[in-house]
Amino acid sequence: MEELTNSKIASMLREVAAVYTIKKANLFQIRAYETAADNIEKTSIEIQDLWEEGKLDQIPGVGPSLQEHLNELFKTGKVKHWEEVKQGIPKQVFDFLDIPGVGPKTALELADLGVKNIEDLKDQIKTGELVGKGFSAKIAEKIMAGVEELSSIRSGRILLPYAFAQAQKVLDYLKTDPSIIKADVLGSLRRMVPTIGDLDFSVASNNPKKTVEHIIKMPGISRIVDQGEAKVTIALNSGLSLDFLIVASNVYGALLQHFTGSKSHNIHLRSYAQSVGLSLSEYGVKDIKTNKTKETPTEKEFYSLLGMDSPPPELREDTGEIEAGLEYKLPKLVNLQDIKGDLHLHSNFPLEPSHSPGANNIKEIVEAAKKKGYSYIGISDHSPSFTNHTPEQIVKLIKKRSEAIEQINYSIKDIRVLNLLEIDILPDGSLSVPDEGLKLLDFALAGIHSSHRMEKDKMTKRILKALANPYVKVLTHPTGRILNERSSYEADWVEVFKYTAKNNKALEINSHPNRLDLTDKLIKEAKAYGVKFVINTDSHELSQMDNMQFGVATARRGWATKEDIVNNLNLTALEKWYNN
Ligand code: DGT
Ligand code: CA
Ligand code: CA
Repeated sequence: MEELTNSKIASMLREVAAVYTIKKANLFQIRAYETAADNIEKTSIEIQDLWEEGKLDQIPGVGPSLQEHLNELFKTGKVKHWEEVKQGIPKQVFDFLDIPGVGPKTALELADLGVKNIEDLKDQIKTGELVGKGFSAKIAEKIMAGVEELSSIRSGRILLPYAFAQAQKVLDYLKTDPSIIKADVLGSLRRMVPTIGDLDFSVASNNPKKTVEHIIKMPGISRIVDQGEAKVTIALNSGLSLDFLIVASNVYGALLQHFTGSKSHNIHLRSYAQSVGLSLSEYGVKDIKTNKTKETPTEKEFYSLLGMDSPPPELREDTGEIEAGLEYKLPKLVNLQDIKGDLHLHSNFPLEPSHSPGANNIKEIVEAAKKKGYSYIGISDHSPSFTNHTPEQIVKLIKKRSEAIEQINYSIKDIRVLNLLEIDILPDGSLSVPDEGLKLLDFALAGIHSSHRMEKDKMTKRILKALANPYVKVLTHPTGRILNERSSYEADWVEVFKYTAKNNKALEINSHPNRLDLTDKLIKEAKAYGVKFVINTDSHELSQMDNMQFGVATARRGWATKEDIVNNLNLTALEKWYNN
């Protein structure tokens, strides 16, 4: 028999609650199952142990009839009543319920629309099949984000944007207690690493005991892993673990420095400090000769005691930032405010694309872009499906969209809509759109969307051949990696960098949560060859346009300044770039 852990039992109870919701049972009954699930998940005693001791009545919120069901479960491995309740509900509904943001009604609707499992769900969203059956495009995009979140939760390292959103909630909660003077996120999240193991928080407090009490009352906690006087570790229901370190304000800077890491940055910094007679800790900077520790309220003061500039957190990976800081020669990294437009946005224009249409019309996208203060945007829908259309049909569809974009540009001011497309690079390096179609555009972006596994040599040639087309200016998501799912494909990146720089093309830094591609490490390498970058969101729905900050963070981790970023240019300069 499968092990009946508390969380397994809780999930069984939630399934029954979901079915009751679908079948519109009375609210009281639904609530009873949900409460029982919550309580069982939280309790530190194994329910099975309680049952063996005959003490099932000790679980709070579990009444006599549920106790009877649990008794049956431990005896026989199943509960007849639950099975009867679940009869007639397709079994994939229960898989869909694991996706964050998917409730019972949506799960059932998906099954009714013929979605077989989560893989199939992903495919049907990507191909547009699901939306074609009348499902909301907007909800489809939300579900896609939920599927990505689920895969990151299951893999143990959570994608940066989800960790970021969670951390904001925690910071908001911390602010509600008067004992807390300030709080920050540290560790990998502050360094904006693409995937996050656990969340680390620093708290400046005027009453650590009260602060600890406040923290352990936070909603959504599944258990307290470790509790000290000025230190707490908790686990959330989602499985994510949070570390809190609490100090007084006068030493806050040292704590920030110490727990931002990275480990390799700290090791290097400590050995440098030793060489100049200093010793570093989370309490401050100690002069080894006098044995006196200087307190540092801010991080800047901490680094300045070492005679150096404070490296931006994104650079603290020991890749030269300590040397540069000591010479006061740290780069002035690109900021979100430097970005003047997003050049990779998918609309719902009926272009009969090869995959993933967007959820919004071009006007809606324009309005969202105006709110962000952008001077221009690029509508880069996927090109019309190569297999379902003749070249003439493809050109005709592009013409239709070009006219629509021209109309929109007539009717708006302060912002310009660029007529772009994201073209498929076919396995032999040719493009999914003939030149007669490409010349209707302002320029084209090209990316690999099939045959990801290829010999390195062949892949390099494939990419270079696509970039050689004069209408192609940008290579989208250059390495093809999908975080937690698929690693980068192999290519001779130095060749790609040299070609890109020499021919005035750009590599995309794609901000999508599971891409962040080009990767930070390759950005730094490419920059050394003089490569330019475009930071795009690849949005398929308006809310995804907010992901720009994560692309910018990736660029910063790659040491990029605004001069390296093409979409830092104003419209006139941008036009000059792509017409050249
Ligand atoms: P993660 O959580 O795997 O995404 O990566 P980090 O970098 O957040 O690592 P974490 O949470 O283990 O530690 C946070 C930072 O604290 C780490 O970057 C370096 C710093 N640190 C300073 N002293 C120690 C120590 O004694 N142990 C650990 N684990 N970290 C330390
Ligand atoms: Ca961490
Ligand atoms: Ca940690």
